[in-house]
Amino acid sequence: MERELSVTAITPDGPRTELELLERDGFVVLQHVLGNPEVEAIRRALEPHLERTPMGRNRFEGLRTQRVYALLAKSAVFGELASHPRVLPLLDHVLQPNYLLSAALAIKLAPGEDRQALHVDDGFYSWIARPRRPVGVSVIWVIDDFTEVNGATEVIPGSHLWGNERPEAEDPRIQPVLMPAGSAVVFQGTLWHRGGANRSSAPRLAITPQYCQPWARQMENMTLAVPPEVVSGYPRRVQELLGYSIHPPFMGHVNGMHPARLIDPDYVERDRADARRAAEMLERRRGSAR
Ligand SMILES: O=C(O)CCC(=O)C(=O)O
Repeated sequence: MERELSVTAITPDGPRTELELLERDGFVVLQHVLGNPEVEAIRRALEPHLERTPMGRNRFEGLRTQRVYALLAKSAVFGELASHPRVLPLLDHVLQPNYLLSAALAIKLAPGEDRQALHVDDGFYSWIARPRRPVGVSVIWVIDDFTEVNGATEVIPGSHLWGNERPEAEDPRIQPVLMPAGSAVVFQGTLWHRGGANRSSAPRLAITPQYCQPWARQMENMTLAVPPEVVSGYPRRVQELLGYSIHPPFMGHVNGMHPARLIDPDYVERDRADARRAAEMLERRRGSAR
């Protein structure tokens, strides 16, 4: 679905749309998308889960980092964030139709956390050689301002186009993505990046929904992670992102049928009504052709 994307930045080479920046640099920053009430609602929704979440189990998760997974099972605010209208049009251009939500987690870096190892988010689809189109796209939503000292995500602009090169930890091209709360960075799964070191005295909280091509396995097993009774309360678009969709001709079917039948009590009746309408239309066309 092609949609207009607005000009977001005046660069030395002229005005650029968000999509052009995402394609050229591998990432684009969307400034001030959420207002303070939305940011605070997210913080509140996370609080009870953060209270019982231990620090990470290894250096990649972060030994001074809490990660809360399966966010769409925890509060509807995360469903809204994962399907945010400022982000979906970009994903519609970069990924194929029927793309999926691969992961949705909160990342809270405590003071003293080290920088992460440089990595790419879709690197575990290692069977497909680089350079290539991304298998995934990640979004990092800023809940606490990302600053020079509190562990802002760091990226290497343009590295989404690389082949098998691997950057050194001190690569001079690394730059922090500094953004105020309510902003987001959208980046291709092929972009080299890492969480920075938190050298401040306060935590750094972010939410990261990550998406994948419709034919790739989701990182979080979303149809198990989010119970059907929770999924049935979400809008159709969110249900599709979670995996209640068909990627034609039949990827994702359940017992030969559309998976939405399992969570939408009206699906069967609506489906029958659609089929009836289609048959009537066909009959009318045949009638007028006679
Ligand atoms: O927390 C961040 O800024 C980035 C985290 C990240 O890239 C990851 O865990 O894959």
